[in-house]
Amino acid sequence: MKKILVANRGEIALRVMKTARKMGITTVAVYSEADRHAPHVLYADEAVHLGPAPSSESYLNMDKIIKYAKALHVDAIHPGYGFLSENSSFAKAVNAAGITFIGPGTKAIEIMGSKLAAKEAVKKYDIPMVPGIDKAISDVELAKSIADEIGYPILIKASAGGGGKGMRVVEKSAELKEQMERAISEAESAFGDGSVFIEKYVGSPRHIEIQVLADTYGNTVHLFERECSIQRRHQKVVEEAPSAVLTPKLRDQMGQAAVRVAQACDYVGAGTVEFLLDEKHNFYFLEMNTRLQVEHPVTELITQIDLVEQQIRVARGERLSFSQKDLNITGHALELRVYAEDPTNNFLPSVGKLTKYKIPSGPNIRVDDGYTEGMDIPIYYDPMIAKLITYGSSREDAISKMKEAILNYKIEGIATTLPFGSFVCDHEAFTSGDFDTHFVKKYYSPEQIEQSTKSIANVAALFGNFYLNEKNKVLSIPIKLNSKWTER
Ligand code: MV4
Repeated sequence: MKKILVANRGEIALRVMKTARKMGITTVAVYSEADRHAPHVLYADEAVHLGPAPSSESYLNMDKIIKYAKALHVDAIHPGYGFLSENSSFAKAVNAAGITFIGPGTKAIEIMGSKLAAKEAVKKYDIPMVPGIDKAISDVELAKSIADEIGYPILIKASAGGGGKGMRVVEKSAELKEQMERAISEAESAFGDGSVFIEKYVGSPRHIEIQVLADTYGNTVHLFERECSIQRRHQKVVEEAPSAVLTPKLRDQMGQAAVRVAQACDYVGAGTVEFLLDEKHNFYFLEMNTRLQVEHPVTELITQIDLVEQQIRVARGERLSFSQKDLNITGHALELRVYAEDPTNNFLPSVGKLTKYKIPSGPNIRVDDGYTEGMDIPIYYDPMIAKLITYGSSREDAISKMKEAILNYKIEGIATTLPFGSFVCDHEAFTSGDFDTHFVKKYYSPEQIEQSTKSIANVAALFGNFYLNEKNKVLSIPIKLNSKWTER
């Protein structure tokens, strides 16, 4: 494998290329009109223009990407996350063109793209699942009798849904008919597939996912968990590894379950198995993501394993060079997603120019980003501009490193979620580890950071005055001694 095309943009395109270069592999970038001067384009050895800014005309244009890959004699395509990364038609077309798709086989992508197919596939593998049904349901009376059996509240989910889309909580039998009809018609219009199913609603879950890695020789390992409960509207904001609540025994059980999920779909490469953990620390399989995830760096920091390197090695047919017993957790890592969104204004996208952009640096600080000072944030893509990742020997260390790094991250011209990160790191529920997926809804309101930004501003103003006075004192001496100058 001598040349890789990265079918993505921003921080992840850059991230993948850095490892490729480290491995002596040439890189090809693709870019849209909006990204002509983006860092991933400048970094790559070669770059091809795909088309206008909208994703549908650039980063989602499979035919064009494959056409250029062939023309440039590319050996493999890395899809990053988002865009075409979990599109089985793309993976098929890449393979058909004689190019290696750096990711799992198309069968695994297809199975895990459907929640019902996923449940069906893992059935025989002894994977704990939330009480519920594993078939699409449209008959309201049947649904009622099943819901009575499971017990309310229940959750209606769309089989084709993802990221919480098409989910509806039903508190009592009287609401079931209306909610089910809505869920079906929503799923129909959003995904072109009206299949819905029912599960017991887990009220205060934590979202814990397990990183898995499999080679083409049947070796599958897990690289422990990531805690992803700090999210708003299904958009993760802070992730960490390890989780503050898993015992070694539970970690082992969840890890082994994740490996079985991967085996159930003949998984190859890096993947993530998502679980819900309830208040009693029962865990349930939710779904599997068949791509490299945004939050993979926290796993890299606690395992010292470069996941992109592993993806590439597996894709070129190498065996995993380690087994489960070789893997250990060292230290603690935290990731804050820096979105171009205004946390004081309902997280509205904040577009504009990065008039100032200075990243924090130092030991145990990693910034994965795809922008530089002076760039405009395009409106066409995901608003995440960077990931701030810190590492420490303990959770407390990683948190205090994060607080310090946030203060040393200087961004002007747009609003970002950096102050929100400080809010999380200062909150008792977060520092104690006692939180669930409702953390943001429960504890966050814009005043929380407006106040802290104000008090920071006040402190700054006080210091400003203080130093001004001090400076004047110093200056006043030579001024007085020098008769040429008069004081004003
Ligand atoms: C659930 C649940 C409670 N009970 N399933 C949300 C996205 C999708 N991956 C599954 N999700 C959930 N499924 C049952 N039976 C609560 C959620 C959920 C959630 C899960 C993970 C992270 C954040 C979440 C926020 C709200 C709801």
